[in-house]
Amino acid sequence: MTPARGGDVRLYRGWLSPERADALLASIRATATWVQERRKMYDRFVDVPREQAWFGDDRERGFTPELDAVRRELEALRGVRFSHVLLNRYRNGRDSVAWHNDHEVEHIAQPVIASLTLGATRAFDLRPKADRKKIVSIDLDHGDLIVMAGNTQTNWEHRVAKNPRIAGERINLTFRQQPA
Ligand SMILES: O=C(O)CCC(=O)C(=O)O
Repeated sequence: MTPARGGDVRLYRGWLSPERADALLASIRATATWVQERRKMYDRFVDVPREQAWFGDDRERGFTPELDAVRRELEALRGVRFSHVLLNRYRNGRDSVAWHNDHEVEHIAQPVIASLTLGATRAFDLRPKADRKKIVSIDLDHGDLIVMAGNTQTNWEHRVAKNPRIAGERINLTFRQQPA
């Protein structure tokens, strides 16, 4: 039996105008507390190559008014409720996130994940688990939105690869649904 490759990924270029994207970036820089996690790799702990911050209804930090306004617009766009947002800060092209899917984290069968890019342009890569060589790469710019839904997290993985040529900072926001 061939494993299903189905997914539902939609790109909304320039979903935020440059002015709104600039204002949101400035408000995040003023409010976020960044944490660099350490993960166990074999027999030692290493820093994950990016910084992270969370805001959410049931989190230590609630949504700021600016993030809440974006959340409401995304909810209207996709007809789902988002309870929290994970921010990933890639300080430059040496920061990255490795191939993964967001299934295990959310414990939702078909999560809707709305992913908004601010700052430097980076390549967002997707590949089907059934054929890991078939990589689809999309350059995400300041204000671009990508929404992953349906079976995307079951059948596909995504990453942001290192790119030493990139000097600028990128902040990515993934709006997520309430875990079960
Ligand atoms: O930075 C991105 O575009 C992807 C972030 C990501 O993979 C995640 O939050 O799970």
